[in-house]
Amino acid sequence: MTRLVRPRRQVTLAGLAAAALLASPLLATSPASAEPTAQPQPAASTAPSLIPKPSNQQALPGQSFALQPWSLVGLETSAKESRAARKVADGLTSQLRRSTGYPLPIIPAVPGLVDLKLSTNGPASLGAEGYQLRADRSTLSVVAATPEGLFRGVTTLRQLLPAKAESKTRQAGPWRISGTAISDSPRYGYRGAMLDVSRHFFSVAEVKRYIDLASLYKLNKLHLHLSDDQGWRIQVDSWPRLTTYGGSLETTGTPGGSYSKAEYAALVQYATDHFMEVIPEIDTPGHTNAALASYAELNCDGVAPPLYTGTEVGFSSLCVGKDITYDFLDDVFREVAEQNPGSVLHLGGDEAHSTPHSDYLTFVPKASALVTKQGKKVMGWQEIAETPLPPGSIAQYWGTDDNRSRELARKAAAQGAKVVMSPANRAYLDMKYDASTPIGQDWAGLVSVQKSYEWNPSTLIPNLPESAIAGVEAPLWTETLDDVDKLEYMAFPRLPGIAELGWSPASALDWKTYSDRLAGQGSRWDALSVNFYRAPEIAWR
Ligand code: TNX
Repeated sequence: MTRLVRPRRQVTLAGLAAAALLASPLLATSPASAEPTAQPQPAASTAPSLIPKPSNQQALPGQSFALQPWSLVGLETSAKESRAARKVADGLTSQLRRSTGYPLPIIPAVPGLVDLKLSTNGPASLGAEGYQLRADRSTLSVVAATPEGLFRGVTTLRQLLPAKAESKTRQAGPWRISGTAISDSPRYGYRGAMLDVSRHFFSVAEVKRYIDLASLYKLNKLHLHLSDDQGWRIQVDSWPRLTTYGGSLETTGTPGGSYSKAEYAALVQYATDHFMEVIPEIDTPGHTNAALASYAELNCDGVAPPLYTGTEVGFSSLCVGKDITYDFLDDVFREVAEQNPGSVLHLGGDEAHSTPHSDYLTFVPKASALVTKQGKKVMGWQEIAETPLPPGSIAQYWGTDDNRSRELARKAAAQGAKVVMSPANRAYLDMKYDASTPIGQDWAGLVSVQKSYEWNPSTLIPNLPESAIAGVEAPLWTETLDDVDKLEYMAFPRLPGIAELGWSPASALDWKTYSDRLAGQGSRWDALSVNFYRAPEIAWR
């Protein structure tokens, strides 16, 4: 038993770790005997409520692991990956120190000494995001081939611990995990959350909170909808009025805002630390009123429209025939590309209802070329599939099972583009849950928790080859959502379901077992103060 063995190890280890441990005021004032630690535990009767469900998980009957006041965290990593791996270890231990009150020092992983082992030295066969996790009577280990894989494994580890491990304040143990062996890797490489910061502006701190919550479910892309009719939110030095004027308001006319380059850099760093790639969207040629209002010369008639604070779509368009339009986009895409280390730039392309169709067909290839000029791949809403797309492009399906949208997805695939699945009648987090939902929209229908989960990304569109599907994304449009509580209410509990569709094998997708696992997330969201919708069809616990 750990408790009997550990004092002997402490005696033989005169190094840093033991010193740190023995110096801990916690051990002096709060003896470990207060914790019920060493009794053998029965095997867990129910599997822990993991979302997304791992691709392989086995119980180790009769075994369990418990974090103890003296637990040592071992980090095993290569010189090249040590900084990123250390950040992952720090992220986990700083949270667990808060909730357990244990010191949990991080030391190099000495076999047999450490209780919690975190390693990025696993086999390359695990892939960039895969990991193995094992909890047995002596050790809890997460082994990956990269810091990213380690991060994904750590999110599983957090869900294996009691929900109170997510608390900001010290809680009573025990901190026990039933014996388990997990080997896990994702179904799709693209698992996104989109946040519309244009219709309502959200501060860096608010976006960080969304990153915290989305990354817990292994989402790996943060698509930021940075410009629309109602506001321009990213600083562009060569066209400063985009933010100073075009970003000044938001829907309903309340003050808007924008990210300075320094703020945006902090946001990107935070996303990077949570292994989410930021995908910036500059919506074109429609959804551009904020830009058109900021610069009269961008308008075909040379007259700047007023700022717009309503919720209509499809009334604005860049002037496709003017050269300045492309000078403008060249500058914007260059400065946006500079601020985003990721490989993709989203040029929108949706709902260009006031752009003549022939103009649209002229515009998108020209805009696409300005994106690839910056070394980025083109991403756009499904409509861009009507135009020739550069190699490596991604079209984002937002249909509602309608034939036109399906045809656009097939057109994208036929050109060799990948498709990201965001069916509006399933994956749009701004759709109301039911008729009584006080916020949100319903143009794509009511989207219950079950409806948002019960679909298969690879078979939703008939005759779309599975190989064309890059993954899934859940957009959160914010016409009706003006604070973080409302974002959380619409995203939770549906966002974790989309995350599972993106991560777990198709064979694992099952509403009955999912809804039972989802029920177990409720106490976790309480510990994290998430304002989630307590959907009545879920037996929250
Ligand atoms: C459609 S979906 C839009 C957005 C709106 C959203 C509201 C898409 C590509 N465009 O402009 O915000 O519906 O649900």
